[in-house]
Amino acid sequence: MIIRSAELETICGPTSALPVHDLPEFAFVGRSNVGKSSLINALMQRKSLARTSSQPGKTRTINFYNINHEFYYTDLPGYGFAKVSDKEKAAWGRMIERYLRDSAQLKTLFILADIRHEPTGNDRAMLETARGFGLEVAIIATKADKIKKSQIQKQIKVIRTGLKLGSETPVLPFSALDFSGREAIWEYIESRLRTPVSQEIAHGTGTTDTL
Ligand SMILES: Nc1nc2c(ncn2[C@@H]2O[C@H](COP(=O)(O)OP(=O)(O)OP(=O)(O)O)[C@@H](O)[C@H]2O)c(=O)[nH]1
Ligand SMILES: [Mg+2]
Repeated sequence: MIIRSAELETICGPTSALPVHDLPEFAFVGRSNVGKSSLINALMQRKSLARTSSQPGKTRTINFYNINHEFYYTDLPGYGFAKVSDKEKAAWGRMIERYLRDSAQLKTLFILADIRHEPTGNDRAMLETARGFGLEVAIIATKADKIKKSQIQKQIKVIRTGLKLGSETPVLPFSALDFSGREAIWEYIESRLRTPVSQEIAHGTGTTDTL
């Protein structure tokens, strides 16, 4: 993929209206600190356009990055961050859910899971919510540099089993340190961009689960 331009175009808080446009969106969710913003930087070929931090809870808004004036990456706050108050957690949960439900342009939801760990209850709830909304889902197993190459397939299996994934849902390993796996994610995005609207599954008809 050739990145000709990447701009942070819109920032949405809990009560902001979602942007209205007609470009496809690719969103990234997952627990706090899993590496969403780092992955988005890697996919934009920008060092720090999306703000990252070793402290969980860095991204607190929904940030829309316009790529090549062709599509958007959507960076979302993380879930499962213990240090955030229950009130704020609930507000973030509602904000994420509202976006997943209302964005007519969302092509694929990438759910990120740390390659070293079993998926959490929150990850399973997110998957259920996404499916309930009829979204196309792909999983990205992050921080692949933290385990031996020989362990990668085994850990992917742990994620597949933990999320009860069928063969239709890919699990793509990725490292923001050495960018391994980036090409496969770009290819996946490109293939989704080529999918005609008529082959899309209906979006927005499902029921809501709490995160
Ligand atoms: N070793 C390694 N560290 C990573 C990788 N991806 C992210 N990190 C580190 O993990 C920490 C969190 O990364 P972020 O990209 O800010 O995570 P996030 O999911 O956006 O976090 P929130 O915005 O807080 O929800 C940072 O210290 C990153 O440098 C990776 O692939 N490998
Ligand atoms: Mg972030």
